[in-house]
Amino acid sequence: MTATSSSPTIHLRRDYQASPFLVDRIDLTFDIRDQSTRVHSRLLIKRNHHAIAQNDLVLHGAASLNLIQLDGEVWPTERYQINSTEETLTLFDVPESFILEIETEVFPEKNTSLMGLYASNGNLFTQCEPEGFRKITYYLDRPDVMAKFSTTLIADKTRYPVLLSNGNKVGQGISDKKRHWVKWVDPYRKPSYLFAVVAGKLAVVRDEYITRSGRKVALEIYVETHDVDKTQHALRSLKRAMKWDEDRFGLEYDLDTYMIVAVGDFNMGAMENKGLNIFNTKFVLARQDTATDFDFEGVESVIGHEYFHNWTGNRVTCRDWFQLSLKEGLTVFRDQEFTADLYSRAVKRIEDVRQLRTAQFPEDAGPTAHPIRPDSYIEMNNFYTMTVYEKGAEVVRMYQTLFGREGFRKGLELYFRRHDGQAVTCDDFRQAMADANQYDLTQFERWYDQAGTPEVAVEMFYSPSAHSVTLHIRQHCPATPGQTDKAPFLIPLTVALFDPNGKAYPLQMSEETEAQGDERVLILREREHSFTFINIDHLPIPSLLRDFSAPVKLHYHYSAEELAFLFAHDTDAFNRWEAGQILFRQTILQQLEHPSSNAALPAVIIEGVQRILHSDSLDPAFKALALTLPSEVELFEAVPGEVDPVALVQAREAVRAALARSLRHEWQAMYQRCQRPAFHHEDSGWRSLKNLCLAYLNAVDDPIAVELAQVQYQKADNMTDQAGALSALRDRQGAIRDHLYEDFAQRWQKEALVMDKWFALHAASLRPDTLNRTEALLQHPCFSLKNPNKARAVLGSFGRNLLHFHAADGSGYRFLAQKVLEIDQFNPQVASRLVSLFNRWTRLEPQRRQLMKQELTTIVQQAGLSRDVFEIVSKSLEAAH
Ligand code: B3K
Ligand code: ZN
Repeated sequence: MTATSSSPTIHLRRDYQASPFLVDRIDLTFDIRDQSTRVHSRLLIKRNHHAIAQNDLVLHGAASLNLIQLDGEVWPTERYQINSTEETLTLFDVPESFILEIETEVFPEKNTSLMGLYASNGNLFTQCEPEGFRKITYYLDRPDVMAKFSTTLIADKTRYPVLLSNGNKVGQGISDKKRHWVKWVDPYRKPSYLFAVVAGKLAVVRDEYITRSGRKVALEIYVETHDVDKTQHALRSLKRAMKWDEDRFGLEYDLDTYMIVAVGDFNMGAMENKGLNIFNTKFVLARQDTATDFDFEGVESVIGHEYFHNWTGNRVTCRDWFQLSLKEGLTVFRDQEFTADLYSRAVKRIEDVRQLRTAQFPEDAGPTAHPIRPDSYIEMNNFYTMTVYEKGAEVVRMYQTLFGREGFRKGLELYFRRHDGQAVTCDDFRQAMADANQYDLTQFERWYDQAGTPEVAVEMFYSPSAHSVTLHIRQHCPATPGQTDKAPFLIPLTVALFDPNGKAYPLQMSEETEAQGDERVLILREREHSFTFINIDHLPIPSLLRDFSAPVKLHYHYSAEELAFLFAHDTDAFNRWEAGQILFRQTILQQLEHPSSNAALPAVIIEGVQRILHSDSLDPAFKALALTLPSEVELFEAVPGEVDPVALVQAREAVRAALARSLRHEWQAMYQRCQRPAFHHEDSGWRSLKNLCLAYLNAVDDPIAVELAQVQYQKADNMTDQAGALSALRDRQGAIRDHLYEDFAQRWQKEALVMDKWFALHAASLRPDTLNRTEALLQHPCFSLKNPNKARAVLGSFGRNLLHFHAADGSGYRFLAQKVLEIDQFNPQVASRLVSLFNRWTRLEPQRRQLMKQELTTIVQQAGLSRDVFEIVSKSLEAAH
């Protein structure tokens, strides 16, 4: 549904009211026909005596309505009203409790929004979170209305042999010569957003899992037939996730069947529908030759994430959509811990923080900044954000930092004891943590209330005579739209102090009788604090915000030597990586300020990189991260004053080239050392380091390096190496590069997900012809603008390509803006994600700022704009005032 740009409804958190009616049960029948599906719904409704009484029943809905019956009688037209702008159906003066029957007709083949019931490659799928159920039938489509669902599906046997819904299959049969039916009952109450159906021709891969209490669970993964050989990793991941949740949190699965269905057209990653997860193929399918190590990790963590939702999201759900982070922040935290427990904790932490800084920090500093528990929205789909998810996970992590793993687990157990089967709020979660640990978390609510990334500035004073060190710490949070003055946050700041030999001092505060370990979590509550440590016999080097103990920006005036020291010696792997990142960032920003064609690198960087490369104790995955420069977006945010993105990319490239040149022999040697005789998944760290070396070798014009990439491509028995070779050559000109790119497209034209990699590489290239190439990609036979993965691969990558998106003549802006408008006609969610790439326009130098503003203005004036895009663009334009 579209809204006029002048009058979109703004939903406010403070307006929450309990639903005046509740649904006890809902029995659905889907009569699936070729052109349309008839949905019959039978609801047992009663008044909610805990809510303010209302005579009229207001249901949400946006489907074509065939019939309304109340207690068996047709409900007369004069006793109801449909409001299509608000998407509501009001029945006047309904009784105390009654049976309501509603029949709607929906047209999945025509549904391009991929919300509600839609078709993909001839099969039918649903996506209901947050408000897709109302596109299927009229209902109290809000998460605090939890009902028992049964679903009967009737369809042609040959076209739709597989008919799935939530819960347990309780019956099936033949309705006539051509059609069959299947009935499902979900024994758990759930909100409508967790409802799902799937109908179509799909192959199934089966396995089973025995829970720790001995219950047998059937595991089923449904995919298209040609993908059956790419499901083993997903299945293994699911079993690992089930085991991990039992071991770490004592949580077991609660139904007899767990189904995962993969679909190629999907707006996001996956969806945790009760017992019937629906996944983007990208997060299910993985085979050594088609998926990279990164993809394998992604599949495992998303499978884990959706599985973990069964407790954190489904058994205990959200009272209203403002509470989204209650389930998302918590579940992201859980999937992060899952990966950290299975593989390298340090590597996982670095990857997560890198992502937070690249994607969440800019959001928190931009026009759409919002607290993890937002106060208002126009379109809820716009609030499935990095802030709600990733910053939300950091906020959950802080409970664990405050209370330890055991304390956190106690808090979670209390939360389930109190709220199993309920729809609750972020406050309820915080209260459970506080009560289980007997800790006052009142101030902690500010993390849920205030947007923006807090900044923490530390100064250190050393007294040689008193042998004491004082850390003076100030916190401040910049203004964000609608929030100018922020109250101080409760911040856990983990610190250590090193002596010049790299040994951590035991930390003893002046009022303490003995040291309490050599790492401490300092609790900041005020705007300013001082902490004094005694018995420190030498000026120490502080290691601050270890393991990134809070989602803040830390400021401390380190000298280059101190950073080099931490890069070499910090015992906290995260901070060791961090020290290197600061050194790189400073060097790139200096190059930006004083561009020199032959950027010289400070000795501390060269030596630091060498030390990392040669270390015997560091694992290769860590080395690869430690030697990767900060992302362009991260640097964009770090530039003081106005940004010229093209100059920024050039500065970063100049430093990359300088690193490549100065350490050419080490990259070569390490590239060889990383070679393994045979493929093993566990060697992913070696592959990542190897591909980093290959990329550095190709950061300068060097035919030998091109040849290395070519050989790697030709010999590769796995996608990480194949894509790594293409990626190393991404920005280069020349026949070999072009040939390899063509070869890849030829070879993989039938594998949609592999082609997405190829599309993304083209659109991200720094070659001068990238805009033309990107426009041409849209005509490629494997491309479809209607497919979200494809649209994101080409347009999302182009929008993140700072060099070409920000072309000085505005051509990049124009191109993306036009595509946004085109996509908005059929899929507002995808359009609204893409248009967010315009959000940082006020940070640009004046000419580009003007050009971007023009495009935003054109977009917002477009007639029939979706509320999704309208909300983002109008906020973006307001930011200028
Ligand atoms: N809960 C879903 C996201 C739904 C997004 C709707 N636009 C996936 C997840 O976070 O697990
Ligand atoms: Zn989630």
